[in-house]
Amino acid sequence: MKSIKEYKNLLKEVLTPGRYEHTLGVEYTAACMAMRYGEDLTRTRIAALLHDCAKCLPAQDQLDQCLAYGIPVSPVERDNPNLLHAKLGAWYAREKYGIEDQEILSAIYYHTTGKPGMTLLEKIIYVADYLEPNRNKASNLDQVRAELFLDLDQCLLTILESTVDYLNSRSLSIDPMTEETCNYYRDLLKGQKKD
Ligand code: DGI
Ligand code: FE
Ligand code: FE
Repeated sequence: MKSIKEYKNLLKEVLTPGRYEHTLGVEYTAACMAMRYGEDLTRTRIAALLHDCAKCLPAQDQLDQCLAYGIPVSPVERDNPNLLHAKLGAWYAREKYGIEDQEILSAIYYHTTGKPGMTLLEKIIYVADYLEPNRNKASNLDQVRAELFLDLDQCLLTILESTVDYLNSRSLSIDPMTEETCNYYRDLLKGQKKD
């Protein structure tokens, strides 16, 4: 594993300026979340820095590379190429950036869809990606930012539900993993409220 500074220098070369700014936003937001919720700071920052490392490749290249490297591509992923950079990014993280920490690799792999039963690091990267300070499009950013340091699972669920609503409103197909994750955290939080 290289130093934070080395990863930043490498990523600056492969990301557009806007995507690099977003990456730094995810890094410092995730770092604050790691302080609040008790995750290792270095692995959090490295996962954040690398999470979109494959994002700036043309969609066709992402698809071709996934097929070439034996990364399974589902029909939904084939039709919605903005899903592929997460899995390809995890492959890059291991093969090109020398990451062996499975938790970092998994946080990158699942950062777009989430997954049921996420680890703390997976939640941090998923959430920080959505609400880092450079983000300004989603309508509920004030709400999720207010929840961020109060209740991580509630914040996660709010983001998942808005993402599903957004995809439905645009008639985009929902990845089965996005849907399963949303249902899982909806049921989990409902169960907790009954107790
Ligand atoms: O890469 P970022 O832009 O930083 O963020 P991201 O990796 O969360 O990707 C966001 C995009 O992914 C956004 O345009 C919505 C899309 N997305 C997330 N889940 C799904 C999805 N798109 C489809 N079609 N289906 C999904 O389930
Ligand atoms: Fe992404
Ligand atoms: Fe991102």
